[in-house]
Amino acid sequence: MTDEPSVTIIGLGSMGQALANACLAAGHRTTVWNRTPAKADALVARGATRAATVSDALWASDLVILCVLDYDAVDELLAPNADMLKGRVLVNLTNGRPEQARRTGAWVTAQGAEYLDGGIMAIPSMIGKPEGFILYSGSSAAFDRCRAALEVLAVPTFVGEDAGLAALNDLALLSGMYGIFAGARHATALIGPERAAEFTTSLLIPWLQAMANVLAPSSAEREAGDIPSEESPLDMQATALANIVQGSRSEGVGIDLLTHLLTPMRDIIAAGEGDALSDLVGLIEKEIRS
Ligand code: FVH
Repeated sequence: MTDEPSVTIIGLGSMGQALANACLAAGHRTTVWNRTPAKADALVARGATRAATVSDALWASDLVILCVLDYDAVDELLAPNADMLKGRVLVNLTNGRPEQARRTGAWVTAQGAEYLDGGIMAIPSMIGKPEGFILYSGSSAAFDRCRAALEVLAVPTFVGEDAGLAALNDLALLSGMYGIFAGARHATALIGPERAAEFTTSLLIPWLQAMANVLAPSSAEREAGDIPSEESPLDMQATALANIVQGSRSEGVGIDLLTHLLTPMRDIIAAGEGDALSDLVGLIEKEIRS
């Protein structure tokens, strides 16, 4: 026996393997289990202990990290092993919805374990490095106790006692990310395949990074509960959007994404904040339909 923390990882897909590797690199006694056992071979060669069953994996460590495809898999793995959960801290890093996290958290807690739900804001190659972070919600006592062990995976960020909050924040952040990906795809389609790589590195990434800073409202704006738009008025933006629609069409690039961008503008106008915009939005819609 050593004084090193002991941790079990259940689920050795690309993310589970990265998590297990980070635990091994930190010198943690690491037990692993995967439905397809061969995925544990390289980890075992690096010093991990292979559990023969899920039950053995749960028994091996007080801290158990579960990272599988979805909640159906979580249920399949945990339900037959309920009696092995007592006294454990179960950290579930499987992507899901807030209500799934709350349901699983309530069930795990009823078995005498503490529950932390997690949202991994990193891809596997970022695990164990400073740029990724993992959101946690659920038992703050368990989070505080396990913090040092969780730090080896990625920067741990606790978002609240409600077990569903990590999933809610995860889904919200992923929505922002997919919006950026979709916008970037449209941008490179406009530029064309020959210049897309150079354009992305030298112009698109710096531009998106600069504009990301605009998202943060100043403290005065936050207190007022809104973000003033004098610097970039909505009617100016709607005019630019009309140009993007027409420019995209001229370049033979689809305009589906722009159609969706119009929806929030329409909502703002409907809320009475920009009557003068109606004509512009009508123009853009006409352009899209033509
Ligand atoms: N990879 C990523 O970039 C993202 C980053 C953010 C977080 N996600 C979430 O992490 C969960 C696991 O993702 P993954 O990348 O490891 O996924 P896969 O490589 O596809 O591995 C899936 C593992 O789940 C096991 N599994 C699936 N179904 C079952 C089941 N019914 N019973 C037991 N295990 C199951 C699978 O086992 P096997 O196919 O190897 O036997 C893999 O271990 C996920 O929620 C992401 O959204 C990753």
